[in-house]
Amino acid sequence: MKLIGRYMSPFVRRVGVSLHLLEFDFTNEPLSVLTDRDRILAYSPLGRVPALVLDDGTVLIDSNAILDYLDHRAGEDRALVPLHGPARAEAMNLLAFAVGACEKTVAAYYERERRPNGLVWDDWASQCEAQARGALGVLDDLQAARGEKPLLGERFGQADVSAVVAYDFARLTLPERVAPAGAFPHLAAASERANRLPPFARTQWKG
Ligand SMILES: N[C@@H](CCC(=O)N[C@@H](CS)C(=O)NCC(=O)O)C(=O)O
Repeated sequence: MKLIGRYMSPFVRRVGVSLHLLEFDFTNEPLSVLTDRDRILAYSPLGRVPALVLDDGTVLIDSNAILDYLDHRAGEDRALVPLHGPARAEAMNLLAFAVGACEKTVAAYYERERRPNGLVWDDWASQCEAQARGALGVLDDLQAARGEKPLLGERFGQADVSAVVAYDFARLTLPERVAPAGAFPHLAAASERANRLPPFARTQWKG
């Protein structure tokens, strides 16, 4: 399999971490949505990353859809999100906070860093940042209650992956505005623990 996109993208990284955790064989083609648009469009007319090219040439897009595919291939016992039942609903709800934090951080980052000077809508960016902090706060509170245990159940799962990825992305792109030092101590500790593991260490964005 081939994972298209750079690990700077939290959506690409959550797929990359999961591919490693589930021990799938894959390569990464680190295309940028800013400078490699045509090459990304050749994989997906939507022009977004991640895309996952399967061995038969099928291209899957969207991190949630890709992760669901991988979980089903991995099977019930190894899936990072439970495949059925109330535990699945609980995990999906928590994931919406983690992915939502990524989306709102991306929106604020684009607003602040990509727009021409004078065209930055500060109120909008601030609102996105507050929403991202709100979602990270939910994850931090839950991690506080769980101590060093996984966010849900007994097994490290997609909620843990995506919470760490969301936190790391906020620290990477808008540290002072979204995740200032000390604001989310339990996520920070979870990130430190996770980033010692090869699936996270191997997908860190070095710029
Ligand atoms: N819902 C998508 C979001 C993917 C996404 O927004 N990717 C960004 C990179 S961080 C992208 O491709 N942006 C370019 C664009 O949307 O044109 C997912 O979970 O995969």
